[in-house]
Amino acid sequence: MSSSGRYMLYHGLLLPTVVHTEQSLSYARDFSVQDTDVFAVTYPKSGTTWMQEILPLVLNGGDLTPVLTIPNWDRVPWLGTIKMARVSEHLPSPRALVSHLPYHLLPRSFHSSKAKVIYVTRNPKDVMVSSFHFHKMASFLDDPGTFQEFMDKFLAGEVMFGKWTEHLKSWRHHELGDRILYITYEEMVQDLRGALRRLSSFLGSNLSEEVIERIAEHCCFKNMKTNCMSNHSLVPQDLMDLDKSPFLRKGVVGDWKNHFSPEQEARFSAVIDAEMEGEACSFP
Ligand code: PPS
Repeated sequence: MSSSGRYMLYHGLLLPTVVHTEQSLSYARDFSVQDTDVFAVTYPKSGTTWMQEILPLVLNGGDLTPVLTIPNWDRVPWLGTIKMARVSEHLPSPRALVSHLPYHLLPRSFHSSKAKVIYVTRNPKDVMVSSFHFHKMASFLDDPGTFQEFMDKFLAGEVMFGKWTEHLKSWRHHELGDRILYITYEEMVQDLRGALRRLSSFLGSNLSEEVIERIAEHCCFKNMKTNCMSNHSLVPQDLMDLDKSPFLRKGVVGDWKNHFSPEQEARFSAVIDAEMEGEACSFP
């Protein structure tokens, strides 16, 4: 447990105690993964909530009922959370889950299953900006301090779920073959319909253009912002103060340019580039 009590240490990672316990994490480790399960994996603030909206629709052929009637944390739960332990038995098949965990901490049974993974990456500068604002409005996270102080913590991995670079690397070094699809937040912002077609093909959903259109329309930023099942307005204000910063805040690419000084940008890029050196992957 951290000195503030807001985080616990799990295999070297800081996890928020508001939604994680030793028991909920142990439940996830022993969770019985089915071949039809789909995991959307993200480093925090990379498009998790968006995937919680998209996945049920791609898997059920575009029926809006679940996304209009079930809160996102019950509909597509976070692996390892207290909620997930409560709702996983009741999820419709094929089940969709989200996770911020690194590859090696997925359930043991995941590795011998045929379950699929969608790994969403987002430009780390935009991730950090989104996270900075999230830390200001979420009372269950430590105060971020100044933007510079938060950047130091982010680069050192002293934030929930550790270093962005370690997360990315863990999900590049695996033996999943064609069980994993890489997609970027930027690609989804630029061409959501195209991204939905890729998801549909990867998951074998065979969606018609009409259904793709319906899903794209429902999952655009403007519409998700008004869906109380997805915009976190059901969370008590003492946990998330949406007046300080909405959860669906801006939903754009490149907001980092409004936050980083040239010096901060240079240092941030130098650290990330050095840690990603030798990795045969590009990132947004
Ligand atoms: S969390 O806390 O890890 O679950 O956060 P996560 O959902 O991964 O990331 C939140 C950011 O995703 C943006 N978002 C969207 N952008 C565009 N279109 C849609 N539909 C959408 N839904 C969520 C959300 O606004 C956060 O980004 P910022 O930059 O803060 O706006």
